[in-house]
Amino acid sequence: MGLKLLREPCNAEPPRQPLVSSYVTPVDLFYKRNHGPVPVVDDIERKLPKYNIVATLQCAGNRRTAMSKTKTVKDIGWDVAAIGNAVWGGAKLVDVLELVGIQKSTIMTPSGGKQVEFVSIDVCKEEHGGPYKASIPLYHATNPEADVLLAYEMNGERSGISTASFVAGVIGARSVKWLDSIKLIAEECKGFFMQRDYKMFPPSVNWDNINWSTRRPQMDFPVQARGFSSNISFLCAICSLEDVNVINSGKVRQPAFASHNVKVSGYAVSGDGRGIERIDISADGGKTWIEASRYQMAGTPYDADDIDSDKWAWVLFETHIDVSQSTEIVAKAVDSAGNVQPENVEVIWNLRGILNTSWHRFRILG
Ligand SMILES: Nc1nc2c(c(=O)[nH]1)N[C@H]1C(S)=C(S)[C@@H](COP(=O)(O)O)O[C@H]1N2
Ligand SMILES: [Mo]
Repeated sequence: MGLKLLREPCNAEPPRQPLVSSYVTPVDLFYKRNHGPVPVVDDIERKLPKYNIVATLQCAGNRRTAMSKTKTVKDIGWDVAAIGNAVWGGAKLVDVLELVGIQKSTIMTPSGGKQVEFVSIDVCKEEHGGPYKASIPLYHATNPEADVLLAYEMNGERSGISTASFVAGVIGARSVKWLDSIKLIAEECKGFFMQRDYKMFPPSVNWDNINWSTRRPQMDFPVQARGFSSNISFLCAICSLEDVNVINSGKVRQPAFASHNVKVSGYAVSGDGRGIERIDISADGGKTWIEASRYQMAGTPYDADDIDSDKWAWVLFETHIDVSQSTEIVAKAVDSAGNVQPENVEVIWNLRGILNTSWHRFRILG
């Protein structure tokens, strides 16, 4: 199963189950979010030392479709798979900046530079034909712990992103593909996707009363978990082939026996390198919970404090539950700062439809 193309210019999202079947997302299953046509770039010679960072990239609009059910939000409707985890290979921006005389942990340069701007070569209608661009604070770019890369490989492949700025731990919109130039500027980048998109507004703000300048560009993202059930093996486990056909045709028949053990799996991730402390699963709408087991490498339990854990990467989880009928499962995560997910999408509804981190609910057929 490959990516499902959602809309031109190329935007695509993989199906749910294959997404969490591997820790590192294969390039051909990685979601695509492009605001302009995909440019063709010649490979260029690269001379700086290379680092490999395992990290998750997620569009802040992931799960926007579910937010639209509360009240319509504009823009591309993602299910739960506008996210992927890859090995990003490239030079560290902190090293590159040192080459031009900017020391580690710099807040402002003597000439007043406070932001590092990444400018692409693609052409976006939102920028009136100009390039996609974004900026991050200079102290973030020069923080040796931050892992901001100039990435030219994805999972070991010279990737379709040419050289991209990859900013670990923040929303996907701040990583700029097909990089053309890097600039030191005094103020935040004025680009459309910094100033008039990817901002989080309160539920009271609508398209008639919005004042974009009242909110800052979203960078970090909150803790979240999304789960899936292995429906196919479940159906096979409980039904004869004839029953599967009945279910597929929409006339769901009661299964032959009372209770079934179903595998529930998924991913959890938090922003800014915060670890995943816990993943809770409920089969009764949130009255009772069980804890799922967590891993990054299959077979090795995840430990947020272990220095071998990938701090910027998602944590996969798995558990088994007994269900006797069609059931709604809930998944939610807690991060290492003790942050929890909001129960309902209504309280975090925002007109741009970003950061839908409400409890993830999904049905298991019975
Ligand atoms: N040049 C360029 N960079 C970009 C974008 C874009 O349209 N053009 N989209 C951004 C957004 S909103 C996201 S979520 C990620 C998606 O990266 P991917 O397509 O590699 O998954 O790229 C970001 N960087
Ligand atoms: Mo995005």
